[in-house]
Amino acid sequence: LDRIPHPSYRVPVVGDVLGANVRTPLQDSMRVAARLGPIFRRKAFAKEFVFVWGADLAADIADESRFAKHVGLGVANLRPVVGDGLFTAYNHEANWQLAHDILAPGFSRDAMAGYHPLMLDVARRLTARWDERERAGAAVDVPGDMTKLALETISRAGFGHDFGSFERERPHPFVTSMVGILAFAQRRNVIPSLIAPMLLRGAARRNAADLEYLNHTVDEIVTARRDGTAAGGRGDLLDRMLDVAHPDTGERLSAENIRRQVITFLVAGHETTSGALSFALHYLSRHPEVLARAREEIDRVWGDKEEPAYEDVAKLRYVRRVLDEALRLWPTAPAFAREARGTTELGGAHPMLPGAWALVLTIMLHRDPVAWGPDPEAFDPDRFEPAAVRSRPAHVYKPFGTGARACIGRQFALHEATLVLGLLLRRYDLHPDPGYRLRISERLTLMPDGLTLKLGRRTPQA
Ligand code: MNH
Repeated sequence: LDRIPHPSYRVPVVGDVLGANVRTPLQDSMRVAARLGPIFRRKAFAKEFVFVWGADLAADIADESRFAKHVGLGVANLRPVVGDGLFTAYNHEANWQLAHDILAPGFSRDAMAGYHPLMLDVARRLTARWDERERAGAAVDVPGDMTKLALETISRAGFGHDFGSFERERPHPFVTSMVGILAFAQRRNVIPSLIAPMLLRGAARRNAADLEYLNHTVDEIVTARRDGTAAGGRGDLLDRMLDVAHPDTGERLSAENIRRQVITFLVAGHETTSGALSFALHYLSRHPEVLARAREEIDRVWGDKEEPAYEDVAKLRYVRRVLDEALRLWPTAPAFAREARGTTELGGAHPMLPGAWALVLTIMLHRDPVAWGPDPEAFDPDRFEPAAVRSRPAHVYKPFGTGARACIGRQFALHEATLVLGLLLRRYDLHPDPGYRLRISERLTLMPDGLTLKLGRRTPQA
């Protein structure tokens, strides 16, 4: 450990987090990373954390034979909410494999094709709203509307549930509760456990109420499906959870576990996707040449089809690269943790005991000049042209994590986001607010704070 650099301004008891902003722990760590290099440690009160982000170290720690996912920090703080749900389960918990095997077919190509019409339907509600804003000459709240879109998409595709987000001015209370829970989990990261009960007493009470609300909402969705009184149920995720037994063992998910999975999917399935869409729209509005190329592709590939078919979405190769590049600069899940399976050496230099872990700073890995060249801050979708991808080392692009515990919803998110960008660029001109400077808000996931755009209508009124 001694060989791993740490900030020089350590103080007894508190460590080196003095002066750190509790609302932006990640951006704080980015600055420390830039100073200290590809591996470093930070001390917060009694706890010491190791961060890695160098391309070589990240590639080594991706080795599944020696390392595995570690449930720690922000992920561990969500355990009281979602327990052994897919995202927060420990590797050894039986429910991980069980739920993974039951749910994986829910993310197959066939399943995606089934979600496509629902995704289109939600996108139509977004454009209906944006049309109104455009007619009124008013700006749109990009993160707010992308959050509505992504929540409706996962809840309708996954569980046949309609939150009616676009019919409300304010976010659905489910969203407010969920955001509260994420922010609380993040604050628990940066506030020492000894004084947390004092500092966070009021917040903890609100957190308990938020959690109760989430559970209540989900129980209603499940009950409605069981009674057959709800819409949906065409073999979606909820159907799989309720009806499907494990192909080998015949085991099924318990009611308690289903509740945890539903919350997991609602949270994991929309926070990150809405951020990715928001960052992509920000860059598109600031890079007219990129926007023009994306639009040329959309017009060429989709022609004047009123609505794209499932197969038409993956054909938007350049739009997809815009998304890839937005997720490079702002991976909306900006870090993940890995632990040693046995005694090993990270990068042939740093000894680790079984269970020892490190946080991979994806957001810095995605900026390592070793992998991305001399100007990693520049937004350039051509970095994802096939030839450019082939010329880069492996394991330097990890917005969806790595290995067995990587994101199960990746294809879902990419299909949804590509489809929506295609529809939006075909329909609107994007006018940024000239005074806006990109500001990142953190609540475990990243979001461009306060991003608004004004719209122009491109296509004739349909
Ligand atoms: Mn998703 C795991 C990023 C969209 C459901 N997701 C992960 C991990 C990352 C991630 C990173 C690994 C975390 C870790 O190692 O601790 N996810 C994303 C991003 C997007 C995203 C950047 C969108 C963009 N995720 C989605 C969507 C869904 C989803 C959409 C559901 C429909 N993700 C999950 C689940 C897991 C996960 C479930 C946990 C998988 C497992 O451990 O088995």
